[in-house]
Amino acid sequence: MTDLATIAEQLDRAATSRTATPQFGSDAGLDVPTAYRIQEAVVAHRLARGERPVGLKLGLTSRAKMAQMGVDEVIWGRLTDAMHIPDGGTISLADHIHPKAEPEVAFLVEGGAIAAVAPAIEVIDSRYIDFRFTLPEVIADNTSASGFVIGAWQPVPAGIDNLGVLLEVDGRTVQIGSTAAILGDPRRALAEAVRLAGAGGVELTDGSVLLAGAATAAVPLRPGAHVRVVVESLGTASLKAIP
Ligand code: 0L1
Ligand code: MG
Repeated sequence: MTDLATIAEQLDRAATSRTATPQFGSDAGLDVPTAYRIQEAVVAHRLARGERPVGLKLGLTSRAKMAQMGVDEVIWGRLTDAMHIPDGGTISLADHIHPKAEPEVAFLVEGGAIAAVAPAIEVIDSRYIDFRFTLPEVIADNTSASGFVIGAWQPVPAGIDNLGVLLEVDGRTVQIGSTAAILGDPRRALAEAVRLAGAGGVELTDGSVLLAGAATAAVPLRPGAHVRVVVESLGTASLKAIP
């Protein structure tokens, strides 16, 4: 069995050196509870470098992704301020391994409730070679979290359970989906995050961001790509990938 701190260091080094790491394999003896402890240690490396926790994300929130991983429960990860990309801002591919973008819905949490909603983009960048991992491995890798863009916050409309979602690259629609793909209704993300992260002793404090999950498959980011997410009734969020 590989030491928890060693695995955390290896994942952190993969991120900071922009070099994918091999999977740990069955010898590492990873299970889900151990993986969340490793995730905490991985993010502790970021916090030690001065980053600040700003919220949480859910992953594997669609039936398609759950089926792909052979699981029936969502996973969660931690967001820091350094992962935030301003709306319309840039990300440098040289600072990443093999990043992908996926369209999401973000919530602003106040008083344990959803105070505002926004269209969002999550940038995922697995620290494993070829984005290949087991469930505990991806949890240990902070659920591939790397960056996020949030569009304009606004009051939560009456129904957000079936809003059309487009993922555009250079003005061309490359993915079409619905917010229904996010747990059937993205608002379920709050209860799920409170339950799952709470079991790990982590709370969504006032002002926290919650990325509810992806509405379509993720697309790889290519140099020069301009990515825009459009969520019906909510608006847009965008980023540009520079070399
Ligand atoms: O945010 C997500 O749903 C990604 C979870 C991790 C799996 C992946 O990297 O695709
Ligand atoms: Mg995601």
